Amino acid sequence: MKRVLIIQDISCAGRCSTGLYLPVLSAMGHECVLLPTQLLSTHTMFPAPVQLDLTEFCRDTLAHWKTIGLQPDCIVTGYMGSRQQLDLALQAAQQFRCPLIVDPAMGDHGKLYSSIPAELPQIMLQLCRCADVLLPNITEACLLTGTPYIPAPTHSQLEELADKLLALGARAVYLTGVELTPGQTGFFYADRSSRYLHQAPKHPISSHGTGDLFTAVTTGALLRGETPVSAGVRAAKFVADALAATPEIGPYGVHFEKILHTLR
Ligand code: PXL
Repeated sequence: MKRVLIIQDISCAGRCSTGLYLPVLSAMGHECVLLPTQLLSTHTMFPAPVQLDLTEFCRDTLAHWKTIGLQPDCIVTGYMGSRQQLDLALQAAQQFRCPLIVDPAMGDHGKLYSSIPAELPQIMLQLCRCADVLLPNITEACLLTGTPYIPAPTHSQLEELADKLLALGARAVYLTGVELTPGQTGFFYADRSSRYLHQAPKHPISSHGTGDLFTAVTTGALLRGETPVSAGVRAAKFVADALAATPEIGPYGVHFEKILHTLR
C-alpha cells in the first residue's frame, strides 16, 4: 500500500478529477491524501458551474502537514484552474520531493478548455519539467511544446512530441488518445531508453473524464510496481471496459463503478 497525494479540483457532479481518482486508487489498494485546489458544482463541460477557490485552505493544509510530519510516497496532479493552484502543486512537489505524476489536463481537440486561462500552459510547463511521469493528450503535448496542433500525428510525429517533452525534463511520457490506425486508439509511451505504442479498438463515442481515468489507473498500477507498459495497457483496457459498461454516454461520464472490482 502506498500513500498517494492527489492534487486537483473536486467537481461535485460529473465524474472526473478527485471524485474519480479517489475510488480508483483506493480500489487499487492505496491510501489517498487530498489537496483539493478548487470546489466546483460540476465539471466545466456543464454551463456556468459555481466555483470556490481553495488555494488558501490548501496552503494552510501543507503547513499543517509539516507540523505532523506527513509524507506521501507519490504525488499525482490533474486539472488546475489557475496560476495559484499550479503554484500550490509546485510547492507540494518541493515540500515532499517524492515521485511526481502530472496529467496536464488543460484541453482537447486542439483547444484549451474554456475555463482555462490562456497563460496557464506556460505555468503548467514548470510542473511538467519536474514530472517523473507526464500524461498529456495530443492537444496538451502540442501546447506544452509550442507545436501547432496535429489532429492525427504519424508515428514519427509522436516520437518527436515525446522527445520534446523528455527534453523539457519529464522522465517518462505517455501520450494519450493516440489514434494511429483508423478505428483504434491507445497511447504512446516513451522514456530515455524505450518506446512503446499501444493500439486497441476505439469505442465509437468519447466521454469526458476518460483521460482522468487513464491517469488514475496508470498511477495505481505503477505504485503497485507494474512496468510502465503493463500499467498503461491496464489503464487503456479499464477505460475501454468503462466505456463499454456505459449504456448512454453523456456529460456525467462513464460507469466505471461497475468494473471497479476488476482493479483489485
Ligand atoms: O477531466 C478533467 C477536468 C477536471 N476537472 C474539471 C474539469 C475537467 C475537464 O474539463 O472541467 C473541473
